[in-house]
Amino acid sequence: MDVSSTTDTHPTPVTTSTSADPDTLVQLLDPQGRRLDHPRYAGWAAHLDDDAVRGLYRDMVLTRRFDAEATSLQRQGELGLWPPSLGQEAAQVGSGRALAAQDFVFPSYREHGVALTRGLDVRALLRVFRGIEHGGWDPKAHNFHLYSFVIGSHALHATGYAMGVQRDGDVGTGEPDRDRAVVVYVGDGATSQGDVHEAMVFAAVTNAPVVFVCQNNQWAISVPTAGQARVPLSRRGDGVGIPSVRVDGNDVLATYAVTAEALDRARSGGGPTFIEAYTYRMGAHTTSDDPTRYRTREEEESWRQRDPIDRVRAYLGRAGRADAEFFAAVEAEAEELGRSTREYCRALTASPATAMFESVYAARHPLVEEERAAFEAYQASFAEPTRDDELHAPVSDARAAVAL
Ligand SMILES: Cc1ncc(C[n+]2csc(CCOP(=O)(O)OP(=O)(O)O)c2C)c(N)n1
Repeated sequence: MDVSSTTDTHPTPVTTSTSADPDTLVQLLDPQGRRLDHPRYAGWAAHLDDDAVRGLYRDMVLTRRFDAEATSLQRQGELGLWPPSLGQEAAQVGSGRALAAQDFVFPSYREHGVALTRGLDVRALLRVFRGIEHGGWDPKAHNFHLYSFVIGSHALHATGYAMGVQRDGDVGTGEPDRDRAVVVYVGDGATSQGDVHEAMVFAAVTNAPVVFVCQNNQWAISVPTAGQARVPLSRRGDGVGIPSVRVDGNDVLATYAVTAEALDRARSGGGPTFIEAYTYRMGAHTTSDDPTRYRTREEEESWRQRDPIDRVRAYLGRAGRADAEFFAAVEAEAEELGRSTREYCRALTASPATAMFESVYAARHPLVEEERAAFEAYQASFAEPTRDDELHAPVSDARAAVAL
């Protein structure tokens, strides 16, 4: 990476005129499943034919089925914790499918649908929630970083990574397989974190190729969006000069279109975008949460009417864009994913605790080796005495005395 070019990257200041109207939701598919026109974004989804929309539907159904299985696995004690993605499938699948293979994703901790679109075996997501690994997958294999549990921290990582992409010269070359963008997923609550604000300031002033996808699912655990902002979150970008757009996050076509446009701008050197995907977390925040303590049934019901999967099903069912055989096949595939997820989870065994020392640096490092040795010695201090140890232990050894 050529860091010497840092000072050459000051962009021409942007004005908010590059933003879509930040208060209006972009929509291309209404809750009844009717396709809508949009002067700016319809063109970005125009190539999505029936086959492509069937693919988006499949991704969303698989995501929901996987998520339901993981939720029940947690309830049955097989996972320590699970953050359900129920209701956010369109925001995730739409934005995820807009990415090119060479783009890089920094997810938060509930981007299960995005993981699926990246071709990751989603079952691997369970490894960290079962507490057997710190990560669970190789971020480089699918350009999908490990989950971040520290709210907003990864927005800084994403912007830094995007600045690296820029300095590597992989922006604005016009070569479709070379130019790349970075996407970071944050929640509505995360927008209140300093890390996210700092990341956005850096992204704006360096014109970094990063797209901020904020899934506004209305709640940051029990704190509503009104506790995070007095204006639509999409206006967060305006203050730092990042074009911003507010999209119906339960509309997979609209989410696809606005993300595709933002990625195209980022890859071609046009800099960052902030996307507010307006959606709803239909489940609990995590399996440790009880949303009945802070939200109403009426609110939940009103969002159930806007279910992201139902509207695509309505669209496909109308005019025979998909037949009963298609829906049955997707259902069967989802059931099989649920079954194999359970099987996979229950067969997981922990890696040695020392495995965490393997991925600190690319090459071995003396300090890390020292820490590994200390950790191994510490762990060995808990070893159960073997029968042989007990037989040869001195009589004064309290442990041996208890064992005998
Ligand atoms: C830096 C930091 N502060 C607090 C927490 C505890 N915490 C976990 S999730 C959460 C709320 C996040 O809400 P939001 O950003 O809207 O994301 P969502 O879970 O709704 O997708 C908080 C405060 C944390 N993980 N990290």
